[in-house]
Amino acid sequence: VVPGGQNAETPVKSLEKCPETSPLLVGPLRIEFQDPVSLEQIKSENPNVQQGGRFKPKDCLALQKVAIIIPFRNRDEHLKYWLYYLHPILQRQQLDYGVYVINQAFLIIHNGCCGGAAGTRPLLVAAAVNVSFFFSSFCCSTLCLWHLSPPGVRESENLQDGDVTFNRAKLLNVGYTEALKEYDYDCFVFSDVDLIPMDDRNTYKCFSQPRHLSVSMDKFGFRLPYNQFFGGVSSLSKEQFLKINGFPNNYWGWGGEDDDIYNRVVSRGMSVSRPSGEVGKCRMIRHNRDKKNEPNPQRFDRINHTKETMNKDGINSLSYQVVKVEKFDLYTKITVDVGKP
Ligand code: UD2
Ligand code: MN
Repeated sequence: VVPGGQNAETPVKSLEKCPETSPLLVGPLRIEFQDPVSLEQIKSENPNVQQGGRFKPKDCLALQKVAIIIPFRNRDEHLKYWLYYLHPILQRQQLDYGVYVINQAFLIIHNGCCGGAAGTRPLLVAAAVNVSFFFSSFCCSTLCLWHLSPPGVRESENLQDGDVTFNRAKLLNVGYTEALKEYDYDCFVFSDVDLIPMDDRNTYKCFSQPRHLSVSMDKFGFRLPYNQFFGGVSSLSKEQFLKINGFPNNYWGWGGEDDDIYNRVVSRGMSVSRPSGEVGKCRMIRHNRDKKNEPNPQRFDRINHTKETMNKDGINSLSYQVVKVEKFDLYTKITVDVGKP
């Protein structure tokens, strides 16, 4: 018996820190998207991943607690490949990590407009695109958006076809906020759902400067498209993220938000750290531009004014409604209503 009443079967063993470079890394990886993967298969190949997509090494104390934030809507096929490739990599990198998929959606209710009962009841929570088709054929052409709070107060608003423009950067702000409610993360990796690293030495952790990880992508001929490029996968420590007031909330649609983030980093006196072109190779799953994520015509104007807008627009001005939190085996899915332009 050890002092303090602990018995001999459960010795207090303090874990040693994991090494700076994980001994489990293998280097270059073969990444392809020909064969379909199933969640069952991924689950059985990653038995140590805990509910909600959480993991920490058993034999050593991870150097960083990393929340991986994925902006998402209607990309389940891509998400499967992401989970299939990334879980083994992240485990080999000996990180204490959690995977958060931030799904942009809204609640749709049967409202008077559909000839439904007067006492309105939420019918379904789902990604906008799918549901809007379903309901517009089944129900009526005008859908209603239900703002959740405060409880008991139901405000409905007509919204044509239920479409809302995608907002990547705001979803990333939401991911930062929601992940911190769950665990004391000190590092945040922000990743597109369709990007897979081709080398596990590209560690999904934080560095002394904000990091851009997806530096040589197949779609750009394995080169940086331009020096200030910050799109794809990036990482910021909690401190770095707060120093730039998080990300912008008002880039609706495709483009510009990554450049705004770059501007924020530089204007706060930080620089961008990057892996080598060799280690930073990655593949993007080929895809077409999604509906409701058309190029944002305001993006050029906005990125010219980051310095003036970044103090007012960011994590300090973020507002959204959580619709649903789901703990799946391989990830946590947080469905949110981020509003509309
Ligand atoms: C580029 C950047 C991306 C971002 C974007 C401009 C790369 C590798 N990535 O991506 O970081 O700066 O340009 O906004 O160059 N998404 C959904 N559903 C949608 C729309 C978007 O899940 O309906 C998510 C998903 O995680 C996707 C990401 O947003 O990977 C970026 O959108 P994209 O893949 O359509 O844009 P892309 O490849 O030009
Ligand atoms: Mn993409």
